[in-house]
Amino acid sequence: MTKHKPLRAWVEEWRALCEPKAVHWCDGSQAEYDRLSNEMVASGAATRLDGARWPNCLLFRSDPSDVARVEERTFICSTIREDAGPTNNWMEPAEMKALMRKSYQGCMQGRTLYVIPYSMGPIGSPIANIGVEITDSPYVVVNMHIMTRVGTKVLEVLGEHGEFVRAMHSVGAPLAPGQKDVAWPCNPDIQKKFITHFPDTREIWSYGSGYGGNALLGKKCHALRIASVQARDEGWLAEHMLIIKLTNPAGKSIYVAAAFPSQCGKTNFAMMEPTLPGWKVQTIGDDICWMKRAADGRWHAINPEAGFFGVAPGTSLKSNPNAMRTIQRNTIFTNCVLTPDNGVWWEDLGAPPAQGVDWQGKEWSPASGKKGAHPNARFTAPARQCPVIAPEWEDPAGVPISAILFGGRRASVVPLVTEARDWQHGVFMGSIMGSEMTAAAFGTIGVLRRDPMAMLPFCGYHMGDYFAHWLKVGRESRAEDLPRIYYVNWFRKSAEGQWLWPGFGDNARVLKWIFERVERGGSAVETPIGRLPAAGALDFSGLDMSAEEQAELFSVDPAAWRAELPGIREHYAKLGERLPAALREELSALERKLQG
Ligand code: O2Y
Ligand code: MN
Repeated sequence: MTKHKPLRAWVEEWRALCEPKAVHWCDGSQAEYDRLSNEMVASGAATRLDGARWPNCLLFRSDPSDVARVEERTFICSTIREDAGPTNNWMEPAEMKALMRKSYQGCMQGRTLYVIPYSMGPIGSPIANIGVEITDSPYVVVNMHIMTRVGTKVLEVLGEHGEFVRAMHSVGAPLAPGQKDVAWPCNPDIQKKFITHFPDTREIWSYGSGYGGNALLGKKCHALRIASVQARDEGWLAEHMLIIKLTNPAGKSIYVAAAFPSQCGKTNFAMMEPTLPGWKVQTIGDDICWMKRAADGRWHAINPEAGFFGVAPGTSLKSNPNAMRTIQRNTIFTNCVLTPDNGVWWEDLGAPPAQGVDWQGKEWSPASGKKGAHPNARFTAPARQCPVIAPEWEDPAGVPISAILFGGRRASVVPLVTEARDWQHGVFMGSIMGSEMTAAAFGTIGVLRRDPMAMLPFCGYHMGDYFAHWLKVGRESRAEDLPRIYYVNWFRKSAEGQWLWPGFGDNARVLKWIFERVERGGSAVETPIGRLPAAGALDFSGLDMSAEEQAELFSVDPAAWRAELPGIREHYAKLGERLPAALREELSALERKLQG
């Protein structure tokens, strides 16, 4: 327990409303993790995998209605409607609270209320931030143990008066006396689910879902939506970015952050094995980056998370060997296939088992032609288990960022890599970033979805103000202290529809050029859209690519770019008056350059 009176009062308020049968304050110990795991195995909520091949690993199957983040049920309830902006759902805070309180009334009957004190970032780091999540889901507790730093040591840092983000969660499935629980309790009615943020009071209220970003409230809800507002108010950046350490053959290292939308291989990139001899990539984080200006003037970043909540389908020894090595033990799997030898399998992992149990708990065989794992099946694994985790990944001071990459999936138009002329131009690049959809869940397949800085679903305030904040960061720093900004596109195709770029470990070739640019070497040419590698500046050694194919990767077609402009204008128009004038000017400058 804690001497923090406001925290105790807050927990008591929710206990009285939700009426749980018990309250448990999480201490974050291994014993706590093991006890909850064993209870969930005993109740049938989880399956323990084969202890020899998958030591201390569990498999869960979710309710079919509860398989992913629900953007349409995600709300930013700022006091002033305009502050949420046109890209977020909004409701007046008091109205939302009144509505949700009705749902929370008695919602934990028959269940335990868990109190999870957690730290986003190394405990005690000046960049870290504390939250407390209340939940009635033991699945959430064990996932939070992996994804964040949990327990008594967090309460010690919080002391008697520390500030914390209040994160309230219930699966919304009370149990009547004697009622048997289901394996995955939730409220299956999508209209009853709410993932609500009150940015002005730093509160999160989540109801009805037990899955991922809807329920592990430290991740998207706290570390992005609430933290983006804190960052705006306090002058730092909370971003949807991976962080890597890049080391050249001479042993010199720089740190790079990168924002790619979902489905663009962020975790693969964060754990890449470079194909270029002597180059090394090490992981600091795979999803979220908090950056603050340090005493040296530079922007230092931490990964606020302690684990990876990675998408399983598509992950294999070929696409991401380091992820495969990370998830061999102490890992929670959700919605994967259970194999006859008590292991897990998912699409593209390798040879499928002859038969198994699919993510819905039904007998399954590959011959059925149906997918065995859900496309959004996940692994939750401790970051410390990653064989290429950088030794300084938990440095409380963070790591100085030299370059920021923006990117998306574009089959045409956008070159392999473009360097921004300056910070403002880089912010412009990030603001128009988009990706062609590969999963129907995010939009029509193949259609371009603009996702500025990959923050569209995660920015806790008005996107126009968010761009203004980025521009302000640039104005308040010396140019030499700011990271350089790049736009990358691994997904360009030839006129015949073939991928032009091998991707994966060969992306290190692009990183090599960026490294050389940061170190003031590496030559570039000016184009209307920014600076591209000069002829011979990008290392193609050992790649079987013709000179024409290489040229195609970098071609800038003014007509194709001019055809982009109406879409960009439309995207900007949606943001209205709050779009910074500097970005309109960048757009006009691009238009002029494309004519000239
Ligand atoms: O569907 C979910 O709840 C997970 S979404 C997710 C998980 C890990 C990292 N990034 C994401 C994302 O949607 O960006
Ligand atoms: Mn993400």
